[in-house]
Amino acid sequence: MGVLIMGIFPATECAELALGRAVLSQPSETVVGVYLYPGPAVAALQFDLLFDPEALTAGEVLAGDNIAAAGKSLAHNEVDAGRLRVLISGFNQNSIAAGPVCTIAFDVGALTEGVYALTLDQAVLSSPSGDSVTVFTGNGGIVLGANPFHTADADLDFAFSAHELDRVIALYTAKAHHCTAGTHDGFAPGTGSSGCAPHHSDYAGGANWRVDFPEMIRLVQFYNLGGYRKNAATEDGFSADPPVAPPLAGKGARQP
Ligand SMILES: [Ca+2]
Repeated sequence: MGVLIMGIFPATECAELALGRAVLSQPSETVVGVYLYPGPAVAALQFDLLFDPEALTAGEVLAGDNIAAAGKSLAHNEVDAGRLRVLISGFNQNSIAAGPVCTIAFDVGALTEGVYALTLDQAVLSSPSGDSVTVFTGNGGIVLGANPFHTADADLDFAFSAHELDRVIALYTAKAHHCTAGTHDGFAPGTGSSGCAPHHSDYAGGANWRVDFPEMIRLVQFYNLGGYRKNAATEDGFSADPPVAPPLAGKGARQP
């Protein structure tokens, strides 16, 4: 298994920037975070957040505590309909600590239940010395109505990427995980708060706040088989399946 995992996930030294998800029972205001993960030192960053302007209206953009702590400031502008540009920089070489770098408010006016994709585009990160930092970006979205997605399916496409699987393997390796507001999926390795709904990969015999080997292997199976779907007849509430189309939504909706 170790060889398999190492083969899938080569070690890379790049920064990671990921979007969170919001689940709403009806159209309303919500907030989605953009999270920087531990990695190479980052002193400035810029990205575009793409969304469906016919369904969503971007509102207030608030910098995370780590931005002010590093002496940076945040500027933003919707440069085109559905393209919100965010720039975080400062006249210093301080590194930005991992965590939410900003939250973006959305007014969800969509009348159709479904999935409204949020996509990071043209992310550019800079080191304290001004060099470009290679970055992996993870997408997210807003789910309106019933939520058919697994916790580990960060980009809401009914399939697990190697990166999404790698994150659950990290929880397995840590032998414990907890709830946090500092990550895109609301979980982090190690012990801590259990004040949130359990991770879908923590189900066997009820949640015990650790991902055990069979639970991790189940996600590996879903990964290998190319997709999953909700299935109330199984212990974890999901079964392997080819990717399926989400309920019809706006033009930002995911396609199978
Ligand atoms: Ca996915």
